[in-house]
Amino acid sequence: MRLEHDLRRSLDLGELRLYYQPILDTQTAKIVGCEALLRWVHPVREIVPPGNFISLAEETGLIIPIGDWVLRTACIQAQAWHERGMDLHISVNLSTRQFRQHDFRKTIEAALHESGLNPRHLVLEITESLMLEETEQLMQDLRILTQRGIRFSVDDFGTGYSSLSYLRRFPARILKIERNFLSHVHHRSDDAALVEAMVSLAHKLHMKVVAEGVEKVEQWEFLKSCGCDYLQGFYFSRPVPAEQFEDFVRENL
Ligand code: G
Ligand code: G
Ligand code: MN
Ligand code: NA
Repeated sequence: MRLEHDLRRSLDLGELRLYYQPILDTQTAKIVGCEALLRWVHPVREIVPPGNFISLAEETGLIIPIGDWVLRTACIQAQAWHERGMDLHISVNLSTRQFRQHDFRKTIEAALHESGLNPRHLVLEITESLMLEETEQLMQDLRILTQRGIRFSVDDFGTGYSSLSYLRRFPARILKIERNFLSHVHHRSDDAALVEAMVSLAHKLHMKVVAEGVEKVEQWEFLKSCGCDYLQGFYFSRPVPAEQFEDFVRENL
């Protein structure tokens, strides 16, 4: 398959890029961190969004070297920002397939070691499907990484079917509300009730909450009123290359 062939070569050809989308404090709109999002700059197709190749990368196993590259690149970038006085955390998406690797914890530790990034500045985003893979080894790895100071965040919360039991077992510190829940919060009362309930649930479990997909000022107002901690969305910024992200941080000070 052509796309698979191209994807195999993308790493060596330097076609993969990380874009960064700011994560802001809901009350103050100050940037507290960012999410690293993968982009593939294909010579013919131009920018291929991850929705079009992440599942292929997972099926073919290419997600392992690609995921490793993402993690290392994100940690190096975050450390460079810290050295320039930008006190931000970085969130990196991990595929379930990456956790299945027996040396997954070593990969994370190597990225931190190589970059010099403080583990407290790294957030790993995982989805609920990971819990279907729960093993004693996995849970132990997660506990060890958590003890080192790495935070885990449950991405796309509310879309899986195991959400609540998941929260009970998984040592996550952050909950990310999937953006579909946000689309109508400012004018649809049952969506508003769901988001309020998710925020309150997370807070009772001593978790912080990030709302994704904020596109309108009304959504921001709503999130302020219900005590959601952080937000992310096109209203503030799209995912952008590192230099543009830095400009955004400078203007935000
Ligand atoms: O940036 P965008 O909205 O196009 O991302 C689409 C999806 O691709 C998101 O669900 C996101 O979690 C996933 N994604 C983006 N970057 C990465 C990555 O580096 N690794 C993995 N596993 N998924 C990613
Ligand atoms: O990992 P996750 O599935 O959460 O990836 C976040 C995705 O959401 C990224 O692909 C990013 O481009 C997208 N995104 C971020 N903010 C917004 C937004 O305000 N609106 C929409 N439609 N998508 C967003
Ligand atoms: Mn994510
Ligand atoms: Na998400």
